[in-house]
Amino acid sequence: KCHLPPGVMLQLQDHVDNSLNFWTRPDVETCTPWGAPIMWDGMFDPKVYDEHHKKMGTSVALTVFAVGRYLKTYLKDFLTSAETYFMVGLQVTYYVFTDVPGEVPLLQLQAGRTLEIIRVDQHKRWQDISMMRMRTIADTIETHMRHQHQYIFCLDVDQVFVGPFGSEALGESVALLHAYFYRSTPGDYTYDRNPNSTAYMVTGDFYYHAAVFGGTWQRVRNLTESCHQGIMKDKSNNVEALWHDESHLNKYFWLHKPSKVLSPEYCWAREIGYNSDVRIQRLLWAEKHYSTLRT
Ligand code: 5GW
Ligand code: MN
Repeated sequence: KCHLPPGVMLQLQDHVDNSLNFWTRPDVETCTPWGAPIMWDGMFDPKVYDEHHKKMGTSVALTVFAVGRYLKTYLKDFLTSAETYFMVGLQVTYYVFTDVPGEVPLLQLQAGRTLEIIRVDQHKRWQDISMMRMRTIADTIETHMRHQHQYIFCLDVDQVFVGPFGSEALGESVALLHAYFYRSTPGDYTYDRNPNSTAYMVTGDFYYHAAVFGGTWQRVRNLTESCHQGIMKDKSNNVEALWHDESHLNKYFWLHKPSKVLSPEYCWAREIGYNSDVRIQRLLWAEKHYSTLRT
């Protein structure tokens, strides 16, 4: 239910969000304390969003990094499944960032969808591969995306779409509830607890998963630039946040509240098992091969 403190108004920036029904899912939290919707299946009619965005000619950039062994392991399934389920019917451009452009699979894309490949360096430490995404996304928004797309979504590559991930997920500033923590309380969240890090947090609203975030290009540029600056400041002080870019993302969304929050239906983990809150699985964590990938 939407339990808003007295005087707090819903902050529905996009007028299509006014079609949301917050009371169809009494089993879960559907509204943040600051009035942003938490998108659970059943609260919305996807057709209303799609019609709006088709009329507006909305164009979405989807960024994904596939560096080193992650290219061969994950990219093809990620892209193939995105063609079936991600923002179907809208204009979508995939921005694939990789160290070996020649090995990006050539797929037949649906009408109105294109793919751009951008070469990036392979960093030695995986923590740096993960963290450098913030800087690279900010740069590419400035050089490419801002002229062509209203919205940017930034995703991990080690995931597979298994259900519709549609235009209802678009918003000014969009964060995802982490599947493991969405029913936990701030004391259990794995925020960075080191006061010497810029990502340090004592408490917060939710634990957000860095595998999916998005928003307008303006807001995503601000987010990625801020996180990058925090990461660089930490490096100069010889500290690294507990969960790298994810810790910085959580700090950012604590200081700059997202306008829309995605339920864990938008990034579920199979190993959690059956959960009645999750009525539809839209994106799943791919199987991890830690022993071969993290050596
Ligand atoms: C490799 C080893 C350990 C951790 C990360 C990498 C790695 C990540 C890599 O070698 N290549 C690469 O492209 N990445 C990108 O960073 C992928 O887009 C990946 O989805 C993202 C975050 O790394 P993940 O998915 O391994 O992190 P978790 O937090 O999902 O486990
Ligand atoms: Mn991942």
